[in-house]
Amino acid sequence: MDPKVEHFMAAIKAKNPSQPEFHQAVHEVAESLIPFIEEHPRYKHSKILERIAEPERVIIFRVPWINDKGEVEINRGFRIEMNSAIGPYKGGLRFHPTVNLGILKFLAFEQVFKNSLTTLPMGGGKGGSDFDPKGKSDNEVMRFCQSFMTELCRHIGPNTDIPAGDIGVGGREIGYLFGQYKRIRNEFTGVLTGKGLEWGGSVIRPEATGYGAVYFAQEMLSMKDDSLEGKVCVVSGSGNVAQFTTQKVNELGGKVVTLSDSAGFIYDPKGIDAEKLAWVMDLKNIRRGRIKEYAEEFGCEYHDGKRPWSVPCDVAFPSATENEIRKEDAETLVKNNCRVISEGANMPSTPEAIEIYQKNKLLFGPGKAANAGGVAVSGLEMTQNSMRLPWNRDEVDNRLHMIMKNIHATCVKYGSEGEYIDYVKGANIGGFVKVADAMLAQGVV
Ligand code: NDP
Ligand code: 2IT
Repeated sequence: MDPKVEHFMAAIKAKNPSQPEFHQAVHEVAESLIPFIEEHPRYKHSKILERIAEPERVIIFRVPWINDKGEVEINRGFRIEMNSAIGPYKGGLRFHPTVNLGILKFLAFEQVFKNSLTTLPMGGGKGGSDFDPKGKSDNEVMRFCQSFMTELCRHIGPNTDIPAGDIGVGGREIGYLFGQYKRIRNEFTGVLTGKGLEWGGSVIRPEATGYGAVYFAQEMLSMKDDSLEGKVCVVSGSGNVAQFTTQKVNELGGKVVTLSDSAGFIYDPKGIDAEKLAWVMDLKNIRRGRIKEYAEEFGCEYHDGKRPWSVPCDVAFPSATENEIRKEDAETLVKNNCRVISEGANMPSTPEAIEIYQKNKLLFGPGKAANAGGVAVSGLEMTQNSMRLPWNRDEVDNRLHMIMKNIHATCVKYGSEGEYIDYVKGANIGGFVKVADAMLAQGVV
């Protein structure tokens, strides 16, 4: 390891003990940025990287609520306000039992670079709770969301910090959170994104992350004069990102053969077409069932307790969670001739897996570039809220497509190494420069 990176990481680890995901995210960025900063001393002397790795503010709070049995439950709520150099804090809320400070700090750190890459004026943040929405009634979810927002509402606002969804937070949760904010503050404002279309939401926001990850794959393929037409695609997850990734792959002539959840994956070699996808959306978004039921409905294989990376494919779209592709999985993907990885999820590949991709010269779009479409359309939702004027589908989809093309071009600009494009380096440096220059201009704050 570069001794300068090692020295930097030793300080990060000492200051942030027991936060392995945060260390992992910072390490990856430091490996790209430290050599770049050495060549640009103005960033070095003002300790920009050291400042970027320290959240501007961390809020941790108690979330008490009452379950359907009348018992008191207590969860922990978080909001990490990471960086506001280029705009108000912006980033999702995650409700999942694994949520802790280190995971949210990794996500907030990634968000700073991702949001900068979108070209829109958004700083970085992330939040959430260790609350598990699985198996809870709508009323329980509502009471939890109301209690969560009762505290959070004093820290956020349409010009301060604008949360949105992430794992476990979709349209239902955003609705309950928005209702409580409006009630307490007596303000109808764009304080959250991912809102319903009738009350300030944007068309294409639900689709945006998945569509964006597919547009990014399309851009990477087009560099090789290739396209998604006829490509076999493996998708993990079956939530928001996985569903709309599948929809866009179908539209562009590819074939998605897997979906998963935390219990296992289904393999449908005939492809998950529009009709089957509509069934999955009803299963996951309305009935809130398990992906196993797909295999029973459509008569295909279900692999309990496994992830889909052993299925031969041309393109992989990891769209579930962090560190879901490990070294052995990456080796299997390469052995099966997978050529493209476009990360819909945040940090789904371990550092060892990324090493395998790069050694084998795969087209690898890291999450902070490939999944930026979600937050980009959140930014467009904020624009529409400010104007009090909704755009139509074509307007938003064209802007999303253009933003993904721009992000790709930025990665090419900063990541080209001869013929090969190191999209990791390109995204890290490309995301950094604007934030760093803004921080320099604003002084030591
Ligand atoms: P959803 O809650 O809609 O879906 C999550 C999916 O991933 C579910 O199928 C879930 O299965 C699975 N999953 C979650 N945690 C695990 C785990 N620990 N192991 C295995 N499977 C798991 O979330 P999203 O689709 O919104 O988010 C998916 C990923 O995309 C996350 O990494 C998120 O950070 C990222 N992302 C999301 C954006 C958005 O706009 N929503 C934007 C950019 C990135 P199960 O139901 O069994 O838990
Ligand atoms: O990880 C992400 O970019 C998101 N969960 C979306 C954030 C947002 O503000 O739309």
